[in-house]
Amino acid sequence: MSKALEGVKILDMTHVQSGPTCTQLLAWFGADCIKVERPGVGDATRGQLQDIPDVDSLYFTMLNGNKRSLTLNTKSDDGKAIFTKLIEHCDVMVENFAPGALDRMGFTWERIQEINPRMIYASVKGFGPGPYEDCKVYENVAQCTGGSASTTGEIGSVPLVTGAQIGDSGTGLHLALGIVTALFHRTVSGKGQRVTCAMQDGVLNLCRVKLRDQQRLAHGPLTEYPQYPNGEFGEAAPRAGNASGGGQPGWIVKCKGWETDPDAYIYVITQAAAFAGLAKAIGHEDWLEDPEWNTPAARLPRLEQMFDEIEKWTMTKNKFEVMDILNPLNVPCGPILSMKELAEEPSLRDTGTIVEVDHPERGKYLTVGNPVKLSDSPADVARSPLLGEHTDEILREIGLSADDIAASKSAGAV
Ligand code: CAO
Repeated sequence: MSKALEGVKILDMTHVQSGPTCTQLLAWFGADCIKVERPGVGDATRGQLQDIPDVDSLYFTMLNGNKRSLTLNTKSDDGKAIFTKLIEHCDVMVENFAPGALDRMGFTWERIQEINPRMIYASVKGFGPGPYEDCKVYENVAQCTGGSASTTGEIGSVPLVTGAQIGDSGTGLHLALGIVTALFHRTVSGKGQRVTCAMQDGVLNLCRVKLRDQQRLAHGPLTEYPQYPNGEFGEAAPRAGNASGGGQPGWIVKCKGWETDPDAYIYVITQAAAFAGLAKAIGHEDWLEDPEWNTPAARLPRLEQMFDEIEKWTMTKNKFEVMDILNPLNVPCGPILSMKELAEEPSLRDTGTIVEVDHPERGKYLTVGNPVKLSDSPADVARSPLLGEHTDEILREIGLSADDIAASKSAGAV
């Protein structure tokens, strides 16, 4: 079976997390991803959070699978000549340097189009055009400036950042969609185009339901928020603890063992259609006849009391038992799964969502495989490359002779 993006050549100038998640996705779909790294240094994450001395970190290996590594000093004259050949050779260039870095190397969008008019040039930056466009940005800065932190956390407490890397990996995902869209458009137009994604915009896109709530505030309190009916609503969409954020009330409740196990909890959603089954399961059949409980509107002012009652029942069972009882009743619920539990979950191994990969220096490690499944183009997850592992073979592919390669090496370009 052929890979969906087989034949697409990616000039991957990305580093850290946002850009590499994008190009790793494209590589899983079969694109040939040539990762360009600074000679002797490479992507900074190779050396960050190292768990084994002098071995590429898991930070790096888990974001750079299925790629080839070429070391190249794109600031030297010889390096620029090779880089120009790479632009001619490839279909897509992806970068997430600080604003202006590629321009400073001499490779502006205009110059890139001159070299290869079919080139798609994709970038991640922290902000789009505006007051902050020159800022360097990392994950949590994007979460804070994109509306996630102001709407995440306990009521009346500090804003919180989430563990999900919505700024970095989220923007990488957005960028990948932009790239495949531009590749599709190129089949019609014959031309490449510029694809840009700001991390602030990516986070805001993922937080659009909170902008929805911001506008609803003008028309009265947000009745599904725990602040209703007794709390205060200010001028901005507030933090809402673990409230579901949708039209169906939900909350995290304790399960058996919560005193010692930090993840002995389950999320329960009291969807109206399944409420009767839930009420019966927790021993509150009385609610079904009681006008104070038997409609979603009647329950809204007493959600806290309702989840307290649900919790009294969930605390008598472990989170998987609760799931086993509520699922057949169509009550949407989800145990809080720890990373340990996810790493050990056989069904995720079976689907290739968690994959064990073998690395020549670190041995076996786990990584998250391609979460997007194509029926005719399955993704094989391969290990990340060593620094410069494919330099010679890539230089040969773009037409350098053995003498040229030797000369570039002695000039320090590769
Ligand atoms: N050869 C020669 N020089 C190279 C090179 C190569 N192969 N690869 C990179 N460089 C140079 C760059 O040109 C840049 O030089 P100048 O400063 O002279 O232009 C320099 O290395 C450093 O690049 P940088 O400024 O991007 O790196 P940084 O560590 O200072 O900043 C980051 C990192 C992530 C804050 C910044 O790149 C950024 O804001 N990126 C956009 C937003 C983003 O993607 N953030 C998410 C990162 S993941 O949390």
